[in-house]
Amino acid sequence: MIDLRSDTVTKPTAGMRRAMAAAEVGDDVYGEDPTVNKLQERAAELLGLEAALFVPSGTMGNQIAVKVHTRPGDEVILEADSHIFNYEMGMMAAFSGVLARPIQTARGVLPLEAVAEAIRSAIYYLSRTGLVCIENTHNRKSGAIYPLEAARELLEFAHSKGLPVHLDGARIFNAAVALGLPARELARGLDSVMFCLSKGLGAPVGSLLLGSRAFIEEARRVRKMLGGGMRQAGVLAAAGLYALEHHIDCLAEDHENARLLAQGLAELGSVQLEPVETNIVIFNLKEMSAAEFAEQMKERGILVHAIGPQRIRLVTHLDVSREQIVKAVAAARELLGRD
Ligand code: TLP
Repeated sequence: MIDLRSDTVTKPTAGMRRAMAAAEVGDDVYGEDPTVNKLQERAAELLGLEAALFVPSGTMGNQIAVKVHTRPGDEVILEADSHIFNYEMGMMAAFSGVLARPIQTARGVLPLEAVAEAIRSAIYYLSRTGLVCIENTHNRKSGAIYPLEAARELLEFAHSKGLPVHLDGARIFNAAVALGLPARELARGLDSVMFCLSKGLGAPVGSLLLGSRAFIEEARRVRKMLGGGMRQAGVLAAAGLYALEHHIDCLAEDHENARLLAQGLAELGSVQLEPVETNIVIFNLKEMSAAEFAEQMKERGILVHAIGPQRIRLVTHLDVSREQIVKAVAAARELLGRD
């Protein structure tokens, strides 16, 4: 099977498994796991934030951030197609008691005027705006990169209004590699950042939440509330350290494969492609349902993700080769034919 459903499907490589087996461990709830501590230090250094916390998933990292930044009754400004709003089980309401103020955009970039309009005036009988969230790269916007200038302007604006900004950077390294910039450039000035080890970087489990020392101290309490305090987590952290050392640069290959995939699909008349910037390819089918397409592709040995009635997502990653991409395009061509 050629699995293009997500970059979460990668399996640890032999080198990564060796690093996991050799990991020094301790009880991380006591802060005594040396490998977890090393991963947190390395992540903070790479992203240029003061401190980091290892969490089991991206969802937990994002939701801890929402909880720490806000108070119940607050509003959170975010993009209407964002992961936090769409795929985290309503947890911002369930756990933090906050209300989302979604803003619809074409490619995930929040226009300053729309943010300005969404911010509540400081009047005692209105709810308070507590946080702004952005996503880079943007999953549902086919891996769109948040342009650096736009992010900086938003950050400056939000800060001028006294609002913190959290980045869902599940795929921040995809953005960094595509732009040819160190990830810390994309994280500069942000109040908190979450990034995932378990997506394009190829680790089996885990994400990092980053912020100031005070923010992370509080985040550690909230992680424990959620049952996310882990014990000898060094075996997992070792996979993360390995991923940060060996798997960042090869994201460029995933991007190249995504471009190849998009080029092949663009030749098929019955496919309406979104722009491809990193490792996610999204398109609408003009003549077939997404469910039917996914089923037919599966019969041809290719797994894809139907994300809407006519909408398909394909994601390139460490465990798919250029050759397999060529096969996937050939299967789509056989199924949909040329114009
Ligand atoms: N995304 C998954 C699914 O949940 C959709 C995927 O296959 O792409 N932020 C972003 C931008 C994400 O894409 C994801 C996962 C998360 C957060 C949550 O990470 P996990 O799955 O570790 O909770």
